[in-house]
Amino acid sequence: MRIPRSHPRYWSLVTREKLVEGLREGIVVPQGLIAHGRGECFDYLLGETTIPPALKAIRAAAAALLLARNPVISVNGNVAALAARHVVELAKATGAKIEVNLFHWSLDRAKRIARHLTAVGAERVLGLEDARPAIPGLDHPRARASPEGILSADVVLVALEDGDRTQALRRMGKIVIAIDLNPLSRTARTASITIVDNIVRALPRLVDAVNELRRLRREELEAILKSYDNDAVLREVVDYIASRLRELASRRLALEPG
Ligand code: PTJ
Repeated sequence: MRIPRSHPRYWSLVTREKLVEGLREGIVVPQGLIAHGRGECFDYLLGETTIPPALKAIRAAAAALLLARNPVISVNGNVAALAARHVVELAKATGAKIEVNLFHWSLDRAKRIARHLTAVGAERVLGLEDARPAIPGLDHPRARASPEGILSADVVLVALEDGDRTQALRRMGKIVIAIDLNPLSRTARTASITIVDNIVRALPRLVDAVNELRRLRREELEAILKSYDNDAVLREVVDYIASRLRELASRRLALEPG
């Protein structure tokens, strides 16, 4: 459906349309639409903007990616539908590999996602026939990992995930960067660096941060990582939402018609 630019919720509707299109193309699963709805609700609470604690996390994530020996960007159906171009841009800016990793796994869907990424410039996509169940402690398809990619990665970026893989990757000693609009999710709370922001805003900002920080020396990047405290950043996010709600509660909320 064509969304009129004049619509007050234009960007939100365009984003929904991308997911619906992804569903029709066999990239997104129906559960992905439900996941997006949960994300939209948290985005509303943030004011649909990138908030200061997310900027701190983005800077730390950029430093981690620049310092990484084998960084990998993990892509599921929603990520591919919403942000394929930015995933490819980030991979090019950091030298990261791209790997498909799905909860609702099928080789056919993984190949569709890989083709979707290749169509916007990805040179190589891992996670197809090369992946095997290898992440200890997971008994679902998210345990699949490519030996060249996630299995041997030191830094893994995950987005819109449903829980236990982040924990499992951390137990393997990896740095996990998560993009998740819900600051209370298990993924958000177990990641090394959590960017509480919409993936459609966070990824372009992450590419900008990488390009800005690449001129720093290794020790300077290490200092950024060392001073980063994910728990403090998550608390700042919750505090931001609470203050915003308190502020809204003190205002007149009814809109004038017209
Ligand atoms: O493609 P598959 O088979 O791997 O399945 C992917 C889904 C998304 C279905 C699966 O990972 C899932 O069910 O995820 P959850 O448990 O619903 O978690 C998704 C998380 O992402 C929630 O915490 C949402 O708040 C968050 N989220 C949703 N949309 C966005 C988001 N975070 C950032 N940007 C968004 N646009």
